[in-house]
Amino acid sequence: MRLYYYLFLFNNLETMAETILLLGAGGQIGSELATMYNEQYNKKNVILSDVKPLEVDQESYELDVLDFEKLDNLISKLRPTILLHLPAVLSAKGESIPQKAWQINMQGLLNTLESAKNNNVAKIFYPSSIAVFGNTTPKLNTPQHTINEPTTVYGISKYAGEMWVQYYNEKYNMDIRGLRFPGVISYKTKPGGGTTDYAVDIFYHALQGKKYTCFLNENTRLPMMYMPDALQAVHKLMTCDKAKLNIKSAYNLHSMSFTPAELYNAIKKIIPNIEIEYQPDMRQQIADSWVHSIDDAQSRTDWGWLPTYNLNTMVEDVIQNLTQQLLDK
Ligand code: VAH
Repeated sequence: MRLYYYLFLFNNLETMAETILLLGAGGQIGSELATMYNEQYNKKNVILSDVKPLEVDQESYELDVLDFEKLDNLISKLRPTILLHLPAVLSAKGESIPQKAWQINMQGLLNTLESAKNNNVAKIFYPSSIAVFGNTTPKLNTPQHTINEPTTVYGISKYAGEMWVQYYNEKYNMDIRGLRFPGVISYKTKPGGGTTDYAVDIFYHALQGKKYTCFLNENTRLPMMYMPDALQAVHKLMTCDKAKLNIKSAYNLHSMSFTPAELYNAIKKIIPNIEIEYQPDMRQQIADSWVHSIDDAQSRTDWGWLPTYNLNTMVEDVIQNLTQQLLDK
């Protein structure tokens, strides 16, 4: 009996020893990472922060990552063992405020990396994006190492961020792990300012019986991922043995690719009266610069990445959960 007790104690000691700090916990991915870590660890060891006040029942801080002194004081006080850096201005919004977007996405990350180095944070997560690819990148089965000539402030900052992550990993022997997320779809929190947001907005319109005006043309193929798969990718990457990681910047990830027309037809199987029209705006040019599918073999080999959802199973799950969520409101 004593052996089981010690095994139980050891497992719990391991999670009890971790302190998780999530910067940007109010965003689309950040808020769901917070839920995931709260389920995996003791909530009192999961600390959240965002530039806006968070309505949460756990330790949280209002923090602008551009305020290095406040950020450094918090990291120095909390001594997190795992730090996730999520603050960023997304692709479409970034084009309307290029200087501010560069400041937040670039200086915000540098502040985090420098403070994490000074405070010996054991592991850091960096969310990159397929926005690091541009018009000259091979569109199909895009390699891990390829031509990166991003055309948006967001993409430029994300790629520069990857190079800084690699620099801190190699120069200071840190353990910063990155993922190149495609468009991430979730029903829990609406995204803001992204080029792939149509793939979330369409569900709300379909369920509320409103015609959806899509800001991309019907044949715009983009790599996409359902949030549960994005979360399991972070979990697997952040818990695998560092020695297995060969990419010191950010790993390619692929789950599925689809067009607005394909998503519309998948939803129509469940909601027959869905209506859509296509009115491309400035986001069409951004989407056209991105790739269609990604070679993520390195992720599958190094840390066991394996997506679980496809277009139809994602659509079914979103509709089932969003229907309930809208009813509960
Ligand atoms: C955006 N959702 O649209 C983000 C994402 C690949 C796109 O990085 O900007």
